[in-house]
Amino acid sequence: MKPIAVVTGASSGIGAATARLLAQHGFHVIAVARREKRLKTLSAGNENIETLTIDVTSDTDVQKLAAHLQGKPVEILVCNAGGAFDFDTVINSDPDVWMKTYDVNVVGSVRCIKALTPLMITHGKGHLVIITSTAGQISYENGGSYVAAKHGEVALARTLRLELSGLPIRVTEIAPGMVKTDEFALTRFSGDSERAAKIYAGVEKPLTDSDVAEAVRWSVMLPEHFNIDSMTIRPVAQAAQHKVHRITQ
Ligand code: 8X3
Repeated sequence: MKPIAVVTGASSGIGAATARLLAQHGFHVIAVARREKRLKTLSAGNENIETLTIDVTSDTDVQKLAAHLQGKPVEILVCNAGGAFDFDTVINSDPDVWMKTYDVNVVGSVRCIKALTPLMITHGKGHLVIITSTAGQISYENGGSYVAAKHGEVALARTLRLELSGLPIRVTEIAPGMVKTDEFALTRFSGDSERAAKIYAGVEKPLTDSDVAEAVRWSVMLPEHFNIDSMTIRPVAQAAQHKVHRITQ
């Protein structure tokens, strides 16, 4: 049986691109997300992608995922499910949004890691890949809930690497900067497409979901003794979080 790669948040963007790419490179991919219809579109005609409708914020759902994978060669878990749900100053922000952001980005990853790492240990090897963000390295105004959650995910990766020392489990954190996907900015700005478009205005080539997928693929296909702890990837136009080169008309 092919080695199994589980990708969360696989219904769109980075997750979908990663699922497709790993499936092309010899993995049997379990694409996990809440939106069943989108998952079905992803797996249509691709025998290397299996889908499971799972919400990473639900203990019951994640237990279902673990039960489905019992006894199978689970090698890769890409914790990608997440997102930003506001763009507010801390003082104006809604604590419920902070809870939601933390739950899906951080605790969702914890749930999946807790459920699947024992299967990797039984299998004899594994690789936990956590998709963080450059927001996990630096704070920016109006980013509080997302910045805090992404810092949390970075801490999660660092803690796991220490705690799993001595086991054949790799832990990698990939921190993308500006990636233009269909949904990230749109979700952050509650569906306001004009506001979302402004994020990428004049940026010649923001990263794409496929670029991030390639970083995941490269990390997981390295020789097994070779661990990428942390990888920051940005478009050339983004020298730093606050320094984006934009072409003005
Ligand atoms: C997304 C990058 O700059 O919007 O993870 O925080 S940023």
